[in-house]
Amino acid sequence: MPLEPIGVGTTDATSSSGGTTGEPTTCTDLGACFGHEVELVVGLAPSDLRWGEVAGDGIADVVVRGRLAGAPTRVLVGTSSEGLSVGGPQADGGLGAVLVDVGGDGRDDLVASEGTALAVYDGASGLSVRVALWEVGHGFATLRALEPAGDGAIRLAGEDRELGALATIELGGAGPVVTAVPYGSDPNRSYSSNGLDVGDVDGDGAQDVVVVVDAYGDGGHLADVRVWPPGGPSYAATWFSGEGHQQAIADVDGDGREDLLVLEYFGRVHRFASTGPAMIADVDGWTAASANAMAVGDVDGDGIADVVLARHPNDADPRLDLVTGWDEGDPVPYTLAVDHEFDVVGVADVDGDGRGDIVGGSADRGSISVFHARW
Ligand SMILES: [Ca+2]
Ligand SMILES: [Ca+2]
Ligand SMILES: [Ca+2]
Ligand SMILES: [Ca+2]
Repeated sequence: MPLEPIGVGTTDATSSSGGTTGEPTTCTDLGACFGHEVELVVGLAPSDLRWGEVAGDGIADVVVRGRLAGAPTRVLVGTSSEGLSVGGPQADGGLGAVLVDVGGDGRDDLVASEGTALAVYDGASGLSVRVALWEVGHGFATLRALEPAGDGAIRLAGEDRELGALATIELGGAGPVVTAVPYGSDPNRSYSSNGLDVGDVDGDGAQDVVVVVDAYGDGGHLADVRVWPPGGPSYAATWFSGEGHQQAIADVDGDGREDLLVLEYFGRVHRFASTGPAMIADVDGWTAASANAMAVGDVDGDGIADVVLARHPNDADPRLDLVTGWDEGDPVPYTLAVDHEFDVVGVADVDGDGRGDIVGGSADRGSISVFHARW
C-alpha cells in the first residue's frame, strides 16, 4: 500500500493552541492535527521515554532516560504541557526507571535502578528528594509497574540483562523482595533481552509479562517472544532470528486482548497475539522500511491504539508514520514529514486535553519534541 504524504513541511512551533471548529471524531491528517511542534533541549541523548504523574496536576509528565556526552547518564523529568521544564534527579539513566506511586499520596514517585540498587525519589518533592536506596544485587535495564494486587504492595517487573533473567520486585515496608527467573539454563548459550512489557495478552483479565528473549551460542542466535502469565510457567513463540528490535504492547486490533508489536529494525512491524490457551503467534504485521523507533497509543482519537513509527528513508526525509485501522483489516499508514529524525518515540497526553500527543527524542540534537494534538 503506498504511503500518503500529507502535511509536508507543516511543523509549526508558533501556531496557537486553538482547535478547529466542528471537531472530527478522528484525526489521521497528521499535518493538520499534529503540526504544532515544540522542541525542548534536554541536554542528553534520549534513549527511552516514559510517562507518569509527578506534578499533581493530572497531566502526564515525561521521563527521559538518556546519555550525556562524557558524563554520567541521567534521568530527566519534564513536567507539564508546552512549557516542559526539565527537572528531576540525575539517576543512572542507562538503567531502568519507572514512575509509580510508592508513597500512596496520588503522586508518582520515581523508582530507578542505580548500579545494583533501587532508588526511590519522592514525587511530592518534585523528585528532588531520594527517600530510599536499597541494595538488591541486580541492575535492571527496564522496569515496569505491575497492576496492584489489592494488598497494597507495589510490584514491578524488571529485566536483568547481565544475568539474563526476568525479575519481579515487591516493594514493602521491609524493603524490596526480588525474585529472578533466568531466561534459560543451557550452559552453551547466553541469554539476554532488550525490552520488557506488561499487558493482558490472553484477555483473561490478568496482566502478563512479555519479553523477547535472545539466546546466543551453539547454532547462532535464536529468539523467542515469551509470555509469563501471573504465577504460571512461561510459554513462547519463535521470533525472527535476526538481532535488534523495539517492542511495545497495545490492543491495536480492538479485540480486547493486548498485542505485542515487535519492530524489526528497517523491516517490519510484527504483531504477536494470543491464539489460544498458553499460545502466542506472529499473526500479521506491516512492512516498515527504514523505521527505527516505534510507539503505541490512540493518536487518531477513535479509542483504539495506533502505532507511531519514526522513519528516515534517507537523511533528508525523516518522517513520522501513523499506522491505524488494524481493527478493520489491513493497517493504513499516514505520514508526517518532520525536520529531523527521532531515535525514540512515545505517545502520551502531555498537555491534558484528552488527546494523545506524539513525543520524539533525538540523540543528535539532545532534545525531545512534542507534537501536540490540535483538533
Ligand atoms: Ca492475561
Ligand atoms: Ca488485540
Ligand atoms: Ca486510534
Ligand atoms: Ca494532548
